[in-house]
Amino acid sequence: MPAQDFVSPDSIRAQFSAAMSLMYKQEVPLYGTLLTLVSEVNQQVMAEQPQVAQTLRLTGEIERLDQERHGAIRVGNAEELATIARLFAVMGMQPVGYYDLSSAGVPVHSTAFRAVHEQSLHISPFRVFTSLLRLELIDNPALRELSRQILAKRQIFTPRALELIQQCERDGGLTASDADAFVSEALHTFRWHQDATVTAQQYQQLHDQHRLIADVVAFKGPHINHLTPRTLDIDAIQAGMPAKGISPKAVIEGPPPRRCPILLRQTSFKALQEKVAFSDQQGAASGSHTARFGEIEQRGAALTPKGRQLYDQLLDAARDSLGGVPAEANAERYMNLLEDSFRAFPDDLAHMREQDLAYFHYFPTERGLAARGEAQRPTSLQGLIDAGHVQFAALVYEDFLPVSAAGIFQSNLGDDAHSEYGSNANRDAFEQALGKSVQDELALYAQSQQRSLQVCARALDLPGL
Ligand code: OOG
Ligand code: NI
Repeated sequence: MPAQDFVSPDSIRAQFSAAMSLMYKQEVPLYGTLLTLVSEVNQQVMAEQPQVAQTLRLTGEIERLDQERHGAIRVGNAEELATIARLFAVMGMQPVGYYDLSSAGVPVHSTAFRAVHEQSLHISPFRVFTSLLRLELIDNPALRELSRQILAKRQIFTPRALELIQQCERDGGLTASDADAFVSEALHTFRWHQDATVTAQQYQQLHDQHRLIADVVAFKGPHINHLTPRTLDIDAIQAGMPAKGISPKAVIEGPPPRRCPILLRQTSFKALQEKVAFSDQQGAASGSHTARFGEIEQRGAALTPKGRQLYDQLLDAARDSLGGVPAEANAERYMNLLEDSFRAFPDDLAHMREQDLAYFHYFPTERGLAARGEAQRPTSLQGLIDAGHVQFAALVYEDFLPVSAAGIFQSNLGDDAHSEYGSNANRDAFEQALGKSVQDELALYAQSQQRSLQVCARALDLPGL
Protein backbone atom coordinates (compact mmCIF):
# COMPACT_ATOMS: atom_id res chain seq x y z
CA MET A 1 0.00 0.00 0.00
CA PRO A 2 1.67 3.28 -1.06
CA ALA A 3 2.00 5.67 1.86
CA GLN A 4 0.12 8.44 0.04
CA ASP A 5 -3.07 6.36 0.31
CA PHE A 6 -2.93 6.53 4.11
CA VAL A 7 -4.92 9.09 6.03
CA SER A 8 -2.90 11.15 8.49
CA PRO A 9 -2.94 10.12 12.15
CA ASP A 10 -4.08 13.69 12.90
CA SER A 11 -7.28 13.26 10.97
CA ILE A 12 -7.95 9.85 12.59
CA ARG A 13 -7.59 11.60 15.97
CA ALA A 14 -9.98 14.39 14.95
CA GLN A 15 -12.48 11.78 13.77
CA PHE A 16 -12.11 9.75 16.95
CA SER A 17 -12.49 12.81 19.17
CA ALA A 18 -15.75 13.74 17.41
CA ALA A 19 -17.03 10.15 17.69
CA MET A 20 -16.20 10.05 21.41
CA SER A 21 -18.02 13.32 21.97
CA LEU A 22 -21.11 12.00 20.23
CA MET A 23 -21.02 8.76 22.21
CA TYR A 24 -20.58 10.55 25.54
CA LYS A 25 -23.42 12.93 24.74
CA GLN A 26 -25.69 9.92 24.32
CA GLU A 27 -24.37 8.22 27.46
CA VAL A 28 -24.31 11.32 29.71
CA PRO A 29 -26.85 13.91 28.46
CA LEU A 30 -25.59 16.49 30.99
CA TYR A 31 -22.36 16.61 28.96
CA GLY A 32 -24.44 17.98 26.08
CA THR A 33 -25.83 20.68 28.38
CA LEU A 34 -22.29 21.57 29.38
CA LEU A 35 -21.24 21.88 25.74
CA THR A 36 -24.08 24.34 25.15
CA LEU A 37 -23.07 26.42 28.17
CA VAL A 38 -19.42 26.44 27.09
CA SER A 39 -20.25 27.51 23.58
CA GLU A 40 -22.53 30.32 24.84
CA VAL A 41 -19.82 31.62 27.17
CA ASN A 42 -17.11 31.37 24.48
CA GLN A 43 -19.24 33.38 22.02
CA GLN A 44 -19.87 36.00 24.66
CA VAL A 45 -16.20 36.34 25.61
CA MET A 46 -15.20 36.76 21.97
CA ALA A 47 -17.90 39.37 21.42
CA GLU A 48 -17.03 41.34 24.57
CA GLN A 49 -13.25 41.03 24.52
CA PRO A 50 -12.06 41.65 20.96
CA GLN A 51 -8.40 41.32 22.00
CA VAL A 52 -9.04 37.73 23.15
CA ALA A 53 -10.65 36.93 19.80
CA GLN A 54 -7.75 38.60 18.00
CA THR A 55 -5.12 36.52 19.85
CA LEU A 56 -7.09 33.35 19.13
CA ARG A 57 -7.05 34.27 15.45
CA LEU A 58 -3.33 35.03 15.52
CA THR A 59 -2.43 31.68 17.06
CA GLY A 60 -5.02 29.75 15.04
CA GLU A 61 -6.61 28.48 18.25
CA ILE A 62 -9.95 29.85 17.12
CA GLU A 63 -10.16 26.94 14.71
CA ARG A 64 -9.56 24.28 17.33
CA LEU A 65 -11.54 25.80 20.21
CA ASP A 66 -14.93 24.25 19.45
CA GLN A 67 -13.59 20.76 19.02
CA GLU A 68 -11.12 20.95 21.89
CA ARG A 69 -11.57 18.47 24.71
CA HIS A 70 -9.81 15.93 26.88
CA GLY A 71 -11.03 12.67 28.29
CA ALA A 72 -9.90 10.38 31.10
CA ILE A 73 -9.68 6.62 31.52
CA ARG A 74 -8.28 4.23 34.12
CA VAL A 75 -6.75 0.92 33.07
CA GLY A 76 -6.13 -2.15 35.20
CA ASN A 77 -2.74 -3.61 34.32
CA ALA A 78 0.48 -3.24 32.33
CA GLU A 79 -0.80 -5.14 29.32
CA GLU A 80 -3.83 -2.87 29.00
CA LEU A 81 -1.67 0.23 29.31
CA ALA A 82 0.84 -0.96 26.70
CA THR A 83 -1.93 -1.80 24.22
CA ILE A 84 -3.75 1.48 24.87
CA ALA A 85 -0.45 3.22 24.02
CA ARG A 86 -0.36 1.36 20.67
CA LEU A 87 -4.02 2.24 20.01
CA PHE A 88 -3.39 5.94 20.69
CA ALA A 89 -0.24 5.86 18.54
CA VAL A 90 -2.42 5.03 15.51
CA MET A 91 -3.95 8.49 16.09
CA GLY A 92 -0.61 10.24 16.59
CA MET A 93 -0.97 10.43 20.38
CA GLN A 94 2.17 9.96 22.49
CA PRO A 95 2.49 9.61 26.26
CA VAL A 96 3.61 12.96 27.72
CA GLY A 97 4.48 13.54 31.37
CA TYR A 98 4.25 11.39 34.51
CA TYR A 99 1.74 12.12 37.29
CA ASP A 100 1.90 10.44 40.71
CA LEU A 101 -1.53 10.55 42.36
CA SER A 102 -0.69 8.20 45.25
CA SER A 103 0.46 11.11 47.42
CA ALA A 104 -3.07 12.50 47.07
CA GLY A 105 -4.65 9.25 48.24
CA VAL A 106 -5.52 7.85 44.80
CA PRO A 107 -3.88 4.49 44.02
CA VAL A 108 -2.91 5.28 40.40
CA HIS A 109 -0.17 6.89 38.37
CA SER A 110 -0.82 8.49 35.03
CA THR A 111 0.28 10.04 31.77
CA ALA A 112 -1.44 12.13 29.10
CA PHE A 113 -1.68 10.80 25.56
CA ARG A 114 -1.64 13.68 23.11
CA ALA A 115 -0.22 15.03 19.85
CA VAL A 116 3.19 16.62 20.33
CA HIS A 117 3.78 18.94 17.36
CA GLU A 118 2.00 22.32 17.14
CA GLN A 119 0.74 21.57 13.63
CA SER A 120 -0.84 18.32 14.84
CA LEU A 121 -2.23 20.01 17.95
CA HIS A 122 -3.77 22.59 15.66
CA ILE A 123 -5.67 19.91 13.74
CA SER A 124 -6.83 18.16 16.91
CA PRO A 125 -5.65 18.83 20.45
CA PHE A 126 -7.60 15.81 21.78
CA ARG A 127 -5.87 14.34 24.85
CA VAL A 128 -6.61 11.46 27.18
CA PHE A 129 -5.47 11.47 30.81
CA THR A 130 -4.71 7.80 31.34
CA SER A 131 -4.24 6.26 34.78
CA LEU A 132 -2.88 2.85 35.68
CA LEU A 133 -4.30 1.19 38.79
CA ARG A 134 -1.59 0.27 41.30
CA LEU A 135 -2.66 -3.04 42.75
CA GLU A 136 0.53 -3.14 44.83
CA LEU A 137 -0.95 -0.33 46.94
CA ILE A 138 -3.95 -2.47 47.99
CA ASP A 139 -3.12 -3.65 51.49
CA ASN A 140 -5.48 -6.64 51.61
CA PRO A 141 -3.60 -9.55 49.88
CA ALA A 142 -6.75 -11.57 49.10
CA LEU A 143 -8.44 -8.60 47.47
CA ARG A 144 -5.29 -7.74 45.57
CA GLU A 145 -5.13 -11.27 44.15
CA LEU A 146 -8.86 -11.30 43.31
CA SER A 147 -8.46 -8.00 41.44
CA ARG A 148 -5.40 -9.26 39.58
CA GLN A 149 -7.26 -12.37 38.41
CA ILE A 150 -10.37 -10.50 37.32
CA LEU A 151 -8.29 -8.01 35.36
CA ALA A 152 -6.16 -10.75 33.76
CA LYS A 153 -9.29 -12.36 32.34
CA ARG A 154 -10.82 -9.36 30.63
CA GLN A 155 -10.08 -8.22 27.08
CA ILE A 156 -10.78 -4.53 26.66
CA PHE A 157 -10.07 -4.38 22.91
CA THR A 158 -12.14 -5.89 20.11
CA PRO A 159 -10.31 -8.46 17.92
CA ARG A 160 -10.72 -6.19 14.89
CA ALA A 161 -9.24 -3.19 16.77
CA LEU A 162 -6.19 -5.31 17.64
CA GLU A 163 -5.83 -6.39 14.00
CA LEU A 164 -6.03 -2.83 12.75
CA ILE A 165 -3.43 -1.62 15.29
CA GLN A 166 -1.08 -4.34 14.13
CA GLN A 167 -1.78 -3.58 10.49
CA CYS A 168 -1.04 0.10 11.06
CA GLU A 169 2.23 -0.71 12.82
CA ARG A 170 3.24 -3.07 10.01
CA ASP A 171 2.26 -0.88 7.04
CA GLY A 172 2.92 2.54 8.56
CA GLY A 173 -0.66 3.82 8.31
CA LEU A 174 -4.33 3.12 7.57
CA THR A 175 -6.44 3.85 4.48
CA ALA A 176 -9.58 5.94 4.89
CA SER A 177 -11.88 2.94 5.10
CA ASP A 178 -9.60 1.13 7.58
CA ALA A 179 -9.42 4.33 9.62
CA ASP A 180 -13.24 4.46 9.73
CA ALA A 181 -13.30 0.85 10.93
CA PHE A 182 -10.56 1.59 13.47
CA VAL A 183 -12.48 4.53 14.96
CA SER A 184 -15.67 2.56 15.43
CA GLU A 185 -13.80 -0.49 16.83
CA ALA A 186 -11.67 1.63 19.17
CA LEU A 187 -14.79 3.35 20.50
CA HIS A 188 -15.97 0.05 22.03
CA THR A 189 -13.06 0.10 24.49
CA PHE A 190 -14.32 3.37 26.02
CA ARG A 191 -18.05 2.59 26.20
CA TRP A 192 -20.00 2.32 29.41
CA HIS A 193 -21.07 -1.26 30.29
CA GLN A 194 -23.96 -1.68 32.63
CA ASP A 195 -23.09 -5.33 33.30
CA ALA A 196 -20.45 -5.68 35.99
CA THR A 197 -17.92 -8.54 35.90
CA VAL A 198 -18.20 -9.19 39.65
CA THR A 199 -20.87 -10.17 42.16
CA ALA A 200 -22.57 -7.58 44.35
CA GLN A 201 -20.51 -8.75 47.31
CA GLN A 202 -17.19 -8.56 45.44
CA TYR A 203 -18.13 -5.09 44.27
CA GLN A 204 -18.74 -4.05 47.85
CA GLN A 205 -15.36 -5.39 48.93
CA LEU A 206 -13.57 -3.55 46.15
CA HIS A 207 -15.55 -0.42 46.84
CA ASP A 208 -14.75 -0.53 50.55
CA GLN A 209 -11.06 -0.66 49.71
CA HIS A 210 -11.37 2.37 47.39
CA ARG A 211 -14.18 3.46 45.08
CA LEU A 212 -11.65 3.87 42.31
CA ILE A 213 -10.56 0.26 42.59
CA ALA A 214 -14.16 -0.87 42.12
CA ASP A 215 -14.45 1.43 39.13
CA VAL A 216 -11.48 -0.17 37.40
CA VAL A 217 -11.84 -3.81 38.42
CA ALA A 218 -15.61 -4.42 38.38
CA PHE A 219 -16.34 -3.50 34.77
CA LYS A 220 -15.62 -4.83 31.30
CA GLY A 221 -13.48 -1.95 30.18
CA PRO A 222 -11.99 1.48 30.89
CA HIS A 223 -15.14 3.50 30.24
CA ILE A 224 -14.42 7.13 29.51
CA ASN A 225 -15.20 8.81 32.84
CA HIS A 226 -15.42 12.41 31.63
CA LEU A 227 -14.94 14.51 28.53
CA THR A 228 -13.88 18.09 29.09
CA PRO A 229 -14.53 21.03 26.76
CA ARG A 230 -12.35 24.16 26.88
CA THR A 231 -13.87 27.46 27.90
CA LEU A 232 -12.52 31.00 27.62
CA ASP A 233 -14.03 32.01 30.99
CA ILE A 234 -14.27 29.34 33.64
CA ASP A 235 -15.56 31.74 36.32
CA ALA A 236 -18.58 32.50 34.14
CA ILE A 237 -19.12 28.74 33.70
CA GLN A 238 -18.82 28.03 37.44
CA ALA A 239 -21.37 30.78 38.12
CA GLY A 240 -23.66 29.68 35.27
CA MET A 241 -23.79 25.95 36.08
CA PRO A 242 -26.50 25.96 38.78
CA ALA A 243 -28.96 27.75 36.46
CA LYS A 244 -28.55 24.84 34.04
CA GLY A 245 -29.27 22.33 36.79
CA ILE A 246 -25.61 21.36 37.26
CA SER A 247 -23.92 21.63 40.66
CA PRO A 248 -20.18 22.32 40.43
CA LYS A 249 -17.44 21.24 42.84
CA ALA A 250 -16.59 23.75 45.57
CA VAL A 251 -13.48 25.39 44.10
CA ILE A 252 -11.90 25.84 40.70
CA GLU A 253 -8.60 23.95 40.64
CA GLY A 254 -5.41 25.65 39.49
CA PRO A 255 -4.35 29.31 39.54
CA PRO A 256 -6.73 32.15 40.49
CA PRO A 257 -8.47 34.31 37.83
CA ARG A 258 -5.95 36.47 35.94
CA ARG A 259 -5.83 38.85 33.00
CA CYS A 260 -3.27 36.55 31.35
CA PRO A 261 -4.33 32.97 32.10
CA ILE A 262 -1.57 30.49 32.94
CA LEU A 263 -1.51 26.69 32.86
CA LEU A 264 -4.92 25.22 33.54
CA ARG A 265 -8.03 25.96 35.59
CA GLN A 266 -10.65 23.23 35.99
CA THR A 267 -13.97 22.61 37.61
CA SER A 268 -16.26 19.61 37.51
CA PHE A 269 -19.68 18.39 38.55
CA LYS A 270 -20.28 15.43 40.78
CA ALA A 271 -20.37 11.91 39.40
CA LEU A 272 -23.73 10.47 38.41
CA GLN A 273 -25.31 7.44 40.02
CA GLU A 274 -25.76 4.78 37.37
CA LYS A 275 -27.58 1.49 37.43
CA VAL A 276 -25.46 -1.67 37.27
CA ALA A 277 -26.20 -5.35 36.99
CA PHE A 278 -23.84 -7.49 39.11
CA SER A 279 -22.90 -10.92 37.82
CA ASP A 280 -25.11 -12.68 40.40
CA GLN A 281 -28.20 -10.62 39.57
CA GLN A 282 -29.25 -12.33 36.31
CA GLY A 283 -29.16 -9.13 34.29
CA ALA A 284 -31.33 -7.10 36.67
CA ALA A 285 -29.75 -3.67 37.02
CA SER A 286 -30.46 -3.34 40.70
CA GLY A 287 -27.05 -2.08 41.81
CA SER A 288 -25.55 1.34 41.36
CA HIS A 289 -22.12 2.85 40.74
CA THR A 290 -20.86 6.42 40.58
CA ALA A 291 -18.03 7.05 38.21
CA ARG A 292 -18.76 9.36 35.38
CA PHE A 293 -18.81 13.10 35.70
CA GLY A 294 -18.43 16.33 33.78
CA GLU A 295 -15.54 18.76 33.76
CA ILE A 296 -14.70 22.10 32.12
CA GLU A 297 -11.32 23.69 31.73
CA GLN A 298 -9.71 26.96 30.78
CA ARG A 299 -6.20 26.80 29.36
CA GLY A 300 -3.50 29.44 29.59
CA ALA A 301 0.22 29.89 29.01
CA ALA A 302 2.64 26.97 29.22
CA LEU A 303 5.24 27.84 31.88
CA THR A 304 9.01 27.38 31.75
CA PRO A 305 10.68 25.41 34.56
CA LYS A 306 11.19 28.75 36.34
CA GLY A 307 7.54 29.75 35.90
CA ARG A 308 6.36 26.35 37.01
CA GLN A 309 8.49 26.49 40.11
CA LEU A 310 6.96 29.84 41.00
CA TYR A 311 3.47 28.47 40.36
CA ASP A 312 4.06 25.44 42.61
CA GLN A 313 5.53 27.63 45.34
CA LEU A 314 2.60 30.10 45.31
CA LEU A 315 0.01 27.30 45.20
CA ASP A 316 1.68 25.52 48.12
CA ALA A 317 1.80 28.76 50.10
CA ALA A 318 -1.95 29.33 49.63
CA ARG A 319 -2.73 25.73 50.61
CA ASP A 320 -0.46 25.90 53.63
CA SER A 321 -2.20 29.05 54.86
CA LEU A 322 -5.56 27.37 54.38
CA GLY A 323 -4.35 24.53 56.58
CA GLY A 324 -6.44 21.84 54.89
CA VAL A 325 -7.95 20.62 51.63
CA PRO A 326 -10.14 23.18 49.84
CA ALA A 327 -13.80 22.18 50.21
CA GLU A 328 -17.30 23.66 50.45
CA ALA A 329 -16.78 25.18 53.90
CA ASN A 330 -13.54 27.07 53.20
CA ALA A 331 -13.94 27.72 49.47
CA GLU A 332 -14.15 31.49 49.70
CA ARG A 333 -11.20 31.79 52.04
CA TYR A 334 -9.17 29.56 49.74
CA MET A 335 -9.92 31.69 46.67
CA ASN A 336 -8.85 34.82 48.60
CA LEU A 337 -5.62 33.21 49.78
CA LEU A 338 -4.91 32.06 46.24
CA GLU A 339 -5.40 35.55 44.84
CA ASP A 340 -3.15 37.06 47.49
CA SER A 341 -0.44 34.51 46.92
CA PHE A 342 -0.47 34.87 43.12
CA ARG A 343 0.10 38.63 43.24
CA ALA A 344 3.77 37.60 43.07
CA PHE A 345 3.23 36.15 39.57
CA PRO A 346 3.45 38.90 36.89
CA ASP A 347 0.15 39.24 35.05
CA ASP A 348 1.19 40.58 31.68
CA LEU A 349 2.83 38.77 28.80
CA ALA A 350 5.72 41.20 28.40
CA HIS A 351 6.90 40.70 31.99
CA MET A 352 6.26 36.98 31.86
CA ARG A 353 8.49 36.88 28.77
CA GLU A 354 11.22 39.13 30.12
CA GLN A 355 11.42 37.08 33.30
CA ASP A 356 11.45 33.79 31.39
CA LEU A 357 8.30 32.49 33.09
CA ALA A 358 6.37 31.24 30.05
CA TYR A 359 6.86 29.84 26.54
CA PHE A 360 5.85 31.88 23.51
CA HIS A 361 4.99 31.61 19.88
CA TYR A 362 6.62 34.39 17.80
CA PHE A 363 5.17 35.88 14.62
CA PRO A 364 6.65 38.30 12.07
CA THR A 365 4.51 41.44 11.66
CA GLU A 366 3.64 43.37 8.49
CA ARG A 367 6.06 46.05 9.57
CA GLY A 368 8.82 43.48 10.04
CA LEU A 369 8.20 41.99 6.61
CA ALA A 370 8.17 45.45 5.01
CA ALA A 371 11.52 46.29 6.63
CA ARG A 372 13.31 43.22 5.25
CA GLY A 373 15.52 45.14 2.79
CA GLU A 374 16.51 47.91 5.19
CA ALA A 375 20.12 48.05 6.32
CA GLN A 376 19.44 49.64 9.72
CA ARG A 377 16.94 47.23 11.16
CA PRO A 378 17.19 45.39 14.48
CA THR A 379 18.39 41.81 14.41
CA SER A 380 18.04 40.68 18.03
CA LEU A 381 14.75 39.25 19.25
CA GLN A 382 14.28 42.00 21.82
CA GLY A 383 15.18 44.64 19.22
CA LEU A 384 12.69 43.20 16.75
CA ILE A 385 9.96 43.14 19.40
CA ASP A 386 10.70 46.73 20.48
CA ALA A 387 10.58 47.88 16.85
CA GLY A 388 7.29 46.05 16.27
CA HIS A 389 8.79 43.66 13.72
CA VAL A 390 7.92 40.58 15.76
CA GLN A 391 4.91 39.97 17.99
CA PHE A 392 4.28 37.11 20.38
CA ALA A 393 1.51 35.12 22.03
CA ALA A 394 1.75 32.61 24.87
CA LEU A 395 1.98 28.93 23.93
CA VAL A 396 -1.05 27.07 25.28
CA TYR A 397 -0.47 24.60 28.10
CA GLU A 398 -1.39 21.20 26.64
CA ASP A 399 -0.90 19.09 29.78
CA PHE A 400 -2.34 18.50 33.24
CA LEU A 401 -1.50 19.43 36.84
CA PRO A 402 -1.07 16.78 39.54
CA VAL A 403 -2.61 18.79 42.41
CA SER A 404 -5.60 19.71 40.23
CA ALA A 405 -6.01 16.15 38.98
CA ALA A 406 -6.05 14.95 42.59
CA GLY A 407 -8.77 17.52 43.35
CA ILE A 408 -10.81 16.31 40.38
CA PHE A 409 -10.41 12.66 41.40
CA GLN A 410 -11.38 13.51 44.99
CA SER A 411 -14.40 15.60 44.07
CA ASN A 412 -15.98 12.72 42.29
CA LEU A 413 -14.95 10.16 44.87
CA GLY A 414 -16.68 12.16 47.60
CA ASP A 415 -14.99 14.69 49.88
CA ASP A 416 -14.79 12.18 52.74
CA ALA A 417 -12.80 9.59 50.78
CA HIS A 418 -9.24 10.48 51.78
CA SER A 419 -7.09 7.38 51.77
CA GLU A 420 -3.42 7.28 52.68
CA TYR A 421 -0.84 5.79 50.34
CA GLY A 422 2.11 8.01 51.22
CA SER A 423 4.20 9.31 48.36
CA ASN A 424 4.94 6.48 46.00
CA ALA A 425 6.06 8.01 42.71
CA ASN A 426 7.49 5.27 40.54
CA ARG A 427 8.05 6.52 37.06
CA ASP A 428 10.29 3.59 36.11
CA ALA A 429 7.57 1.06 36.93
CA PHE A 430 5.05 3.12 34.96
CA GLU A 431 7.31 3.32 31.91
CA GLN A 432 8.04 -0.36 32.11
CA ALA A 433 4.30 -1.10 32.07
CA LEU A 434 3.84 1.34 29.21
CA GLY A 435 6.63 -0.25 27.19
CA LYS A 436 8.30 3.10 26.46
CA SER A 437 9.28 6.30 28.20
CA VAL A 438 7.01 9.28 28.57
CA GLN A 439 8.04 12.49 26.80
CA ASP A 440 9.15 15.57 28.66
CA GLU A 441 6.48 18.25 28.18
CA LEU A 442 8.90 21.11 28.86
CA ALA A 443 11.18 19.99 26.03
CA LEU A 444 8.16 19.92 23.70
CA TYR A 445 7.21 23.54 24.51
CA ALA A 446 10.82 24.67 24.11
CA GLN A 447 11.02 23.00 20.68
CA SER A 448 7.76 24.55 19.58
CA GLN A 449 8.95 28.01 20.66
CA GLN A 450 12.25 27.46 18.83
CA ARG A 451 10.46 26.46 15.61
CA SER A 452 8.43 29.67 15.70
CA LEU A 453 11.66 31.67 16.04
CA GLN A 454 13.09 29.88 13.02
CA VAL A 455 9.98 30.72 11.00
CA CYS A 456 10.38 34.39 12.02
CA ALA A 457 14.06 34.42 11.10
CA ARG A 458 13.32 32.95 7.68
CA ALA A 459 10.41 35.29 6.98
CA LEU A 460 12.44 38.32 8.04
CA ASP A 461 15.53 37.18 6.15
CA LEU A 462 17.70 36.97 9.24
CA PRO A 463 20.39 34.33 9.81
CA GLY A 464 18.78 33.09 13.03
CA LEU A 465 17.06 34.10 16.27
C1 OOG B 1 -8.75 11.67 36.03
C2 OOG B 1 -8.76 12.91 36.87
C3 OOG B 1 -7.78 13.96 36.37
C4 OOG B 1 -7.81 16.12 35.01
O1 OOG B 1 -8.35 16.77 34.11
O2 OOG B 1 -6.91 16.57 35.74
C5 OOG B 1 -8.28 14.74 35.21
C6 OOG B 1 -9.74 10.64 36.44
O3 OOG B 1 -10.64 10.91 37.25
O4 OOG B 1 -9.63 9.51 35.93
O5 OOG B 1 -9.05 14.34 34.41
NI1 NI C 1 -10.05 15.83 33.36
